[in-house]
Amino acid sequence: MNYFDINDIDNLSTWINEAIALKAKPLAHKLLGQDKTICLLFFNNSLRTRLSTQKAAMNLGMNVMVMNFGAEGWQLEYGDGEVMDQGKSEHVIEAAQVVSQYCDIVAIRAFAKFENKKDDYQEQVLNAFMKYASVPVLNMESAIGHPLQALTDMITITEHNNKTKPKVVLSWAPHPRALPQAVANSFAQYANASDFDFVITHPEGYELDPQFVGKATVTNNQEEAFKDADFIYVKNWSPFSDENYGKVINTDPNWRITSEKMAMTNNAKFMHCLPVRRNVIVDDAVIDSEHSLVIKQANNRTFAAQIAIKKILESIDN
Ligand code: AN0
Ligand code: CP
Repeated sequence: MNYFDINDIDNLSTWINEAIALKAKPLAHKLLGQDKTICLLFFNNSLRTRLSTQKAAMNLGMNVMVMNFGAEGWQLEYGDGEVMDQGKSEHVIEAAQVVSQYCDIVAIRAFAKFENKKDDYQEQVLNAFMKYASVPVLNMESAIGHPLQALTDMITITEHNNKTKPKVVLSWAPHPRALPQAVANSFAQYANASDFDFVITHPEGYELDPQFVGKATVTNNQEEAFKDADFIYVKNWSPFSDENYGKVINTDPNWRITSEKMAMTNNAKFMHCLPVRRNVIVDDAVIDSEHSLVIKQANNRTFAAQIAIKKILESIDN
């Protein structure tokens, strides 16, 4: 099996509970990955994903190899039938097959390139690796999804929730650079698969892909959205629309998360995947408050990765 997106999870609440059990006993399966190797390929920067995925694999007894393509790897071509007389030195056809010979699982981070919406939304890079690699693929944030982050977030909400149907709000916040929709897409997808009163709030022009919005309530009124909320999950993303795809069309500081806004909620927890720009996305007073879960979330990245890798390893053995 791959862990590419939510469709690779047979039962989300089982995965969440198993991840929480792994957190209590991280080394319980330290022989499962013995003599197996995971290769982590990074086409983009990372702190949490790089270290927590490595930690998760080590907890399962695996060997880990990491490669950063930014400065160190050959530039890869993805197109079919391309005449490769430009900047790209190697085709993914060879690269994926070669990497597969060195490891048992290949994990990949490859953000949206914002060059061509179709390439991004067809998951050009991850799909090419899933097509040509002969080993399972783990998604460490692709063009349109971040399934390890979303699984982490569901684990964290489960740990801190005391209601049958909590109100969970995904709020857009301003950021100076164009960021992918991946984190918001996956959060929305996993939230829709959970028993939440789920609300998405963003300025006009920041509508997400309807396939991820699903049955969520969507409003351009952030204050209205925050009323009675139990969890406020904050993220910047750039527009999905064809017209403004991957551009910055709004940096309105009124969308920043402040103590005043948090006071309108039901004592809500503040969540963000990190990295976060302080006093642009969120005020110091909020991220430093006792309601902030950001550091706990980052800790749960290890156990989300560990349950995903464990499931993949079990699928290899069978
Ligand atoms: C990335 C993003 O928004 O997708 C990674 C988040 C986990 N964030 C930045 O590039 C700042
Ligand atoms: N949240 C997250 O994926 O962080 P990194 O980009 O640092 O890996």
